[in-house]
Amino acid sequence: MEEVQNENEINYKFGKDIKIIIVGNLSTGKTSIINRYMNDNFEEHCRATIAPEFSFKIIKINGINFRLQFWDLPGQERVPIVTSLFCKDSNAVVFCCEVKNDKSRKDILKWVKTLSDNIDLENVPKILVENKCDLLGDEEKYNEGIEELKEFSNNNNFSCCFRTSALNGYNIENAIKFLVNEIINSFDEEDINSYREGNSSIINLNNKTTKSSFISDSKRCC
Ligand SMILES: Nc1nc2c(ncn2[C@@H]2O[C@H](COP(=O)(O)OP(=O)(O)OP(=O)(O)O)[C@@H](O)[C@H]2O)c(=O)[nH]1
Ligand SMILES: [Mg+2]
Repeated sequence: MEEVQNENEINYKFGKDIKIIIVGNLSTGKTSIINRYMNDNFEEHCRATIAPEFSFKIIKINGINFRLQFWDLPGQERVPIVTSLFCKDSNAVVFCCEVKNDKSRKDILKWVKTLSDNIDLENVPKILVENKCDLLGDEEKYNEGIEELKEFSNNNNFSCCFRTSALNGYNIENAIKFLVNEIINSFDEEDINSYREGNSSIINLNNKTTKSSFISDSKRCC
């Protein structure tokens, strides 16, 4: 077992933590979005999330490692205190609704309310994703009616909104890239510089570790 020499070395290896939570109504595709982003796969019969689930990967941006943590919160708020407890210290939020389900979009405001008691949502990057856009038909139809989503997003101060499909991966990477870019821009530069890679080796937890082109590739949604 390799002995960790000093605190800086820990920083190099694990990087600065970025905590992202994903919330939204039952069955809108939160777990599937994370699964698509983390593992590039999709389960047709995904089990309902009954307790917060945590996953992470280490990404490297401009020589700095970040430990990107996703907290997947249950859509069915059996115990609202759970959401309140787990959303604390979040650096960003993904609010998830789904196409052809107006209620899931309206209910986003309830999720905003639940979280705003525990997070300074005004100052935390937050995106709105309308998932399952594959249900709209072929790809040229994915943006049909998106004006309404944009209006909702602007009126409620989301940083950006995206139509996504966890089923085929449409826009998933773009949405997360956008969010991570926003988070990193909100960090204090001196603080993240203390995580800059030295000569020590980097733990590469999976072969999908994102390269330093991460930020520049990121596109705006709307
Ligand atoms: N067509 C389509 N189905 C999807 C998509 N994303 C998820 N699903 C399906 O929708 C169902 C619910 O997906 P989940 O990822 O479990 O949804 P969730 O929001 O995590 O649900 P809870 O954990 O119960 O809150 C599953 O049957 C998925 O296969 C998508 O982009 N397109
Ligand atoms: Mg789930």
